Parts: sequence; structure tokens; C-alpha cells
Amino acid sequence: MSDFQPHIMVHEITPGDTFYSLAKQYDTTIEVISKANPEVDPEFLKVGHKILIPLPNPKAIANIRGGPLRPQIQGVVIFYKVKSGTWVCVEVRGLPPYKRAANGQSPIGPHGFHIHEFGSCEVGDPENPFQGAGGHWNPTNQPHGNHAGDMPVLFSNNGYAKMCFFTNAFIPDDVIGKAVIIHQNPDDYRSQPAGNAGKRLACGVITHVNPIYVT
Ligand SMILES: [Cu+2]
Repeated sequence: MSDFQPHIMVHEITPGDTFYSLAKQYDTTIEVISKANPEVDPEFLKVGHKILIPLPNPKAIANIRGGPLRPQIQGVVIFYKVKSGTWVCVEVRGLPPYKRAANGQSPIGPHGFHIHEFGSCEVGDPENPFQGAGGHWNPTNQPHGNHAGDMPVLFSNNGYAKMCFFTNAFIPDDVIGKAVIIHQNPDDYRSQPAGNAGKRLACGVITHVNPIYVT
């Protein structure tokens, strides 16, 4: 169901860059970078020029499954190690239809989307599922809006959402064994401690990607 591969990032050459140093930074190989940039002479990299870096295999993955409030949800979140951080891609289907705010209730969608501190997707209370995932992953004791686990809201297109974004708040290894949660309501990025994002619709535990299974 996923068409994540291949992903390509654009890198602007800075002083001191070599194909070797870029390969290390992006966790890829000199050969991969050379192939993607056949017109570039690695002996004469020009500062400010842009080259293409095919992303390496993902380092971590979370398979997302809907809970009792929205069992239709399924999807995947993939974490790539890139220079100075992580490139996070998500693809999800089965999100509920948008509902505008009314009678003091928050709208349904766009959907709060976070990394929570515990890698548990046990349903628990079906009226208030996935509480076992705990609160937002917040290793540096920041206010909500700046938690390492705070991510952009998911916008649904008739139930389908797809996005990628960069964060320097963590590398993929940091989030292994934690959980991704999709909420019913938008994250306002200011209410404490969780952005008033409401109930937990879906959950996925983040695990290592075994390189054997990825080509
Ligand atoms: Cu959350």
C-alpha cells in the first residue's frame, strides 16, 4: 500500500563537503551519491551547488492500526536517518470524515499526531483507548508544542493522509520502542500537556527496520 521508495533529498554543498562526508551524514554510500549525480565531479564540488541524495533505507517503522473508535485506520510511519536528524514519512488510510467544531466540541480533523513515550498499543478502555502509550515523548522537559514527540497534524483527504517532514528533535534510534498516536481532534500546539487533541484513534509501536527486508 505504500509508495515511499525512492525518496530523494537535495543537499546544498557547504565548504568541506565530500562525497565521503555526505555519505556518512546521510547514512548512504559514495556509489549511491555518484550514481544520482552523474554530471558532478566529486573532486570539484562547488559550494552552494545542489546535489541529489537518494535516501537510505528507513531505520525505523511503525505500523498503524485503528482502535475501537476508528478501526478502519491503517497505515505506516517510516523514519529515515538524514543529516542532523530524521526524515519522517507517514501514509494513513481510513481516517474519519471531517466534522466542524460545534457545541463546544473540537472539530474532528485535522488530526493530532505525536510520538508517545511508551511502546504499548494495548487498547485498554475502549471508550478512551491507548492510554498505555502514556503522554507525549518529551525527553528534554519542554512545554507541549516543543516536545520532541510533537509532529505536524495529519490532514485527511477523504480519509487518506500522506506527508513527510524533517525534524532535528531526534534520530530514528531514539524513538525505537515508543508509540505513534493519531488523535481525533487537531493539536492546538499550546494547551498543556497534549494540545487538546482529544481521544486516541490509532496507534503503532516504533520498531527497528530489519535491513534484510528492505531493498
Ligand atoms: Cu498524542
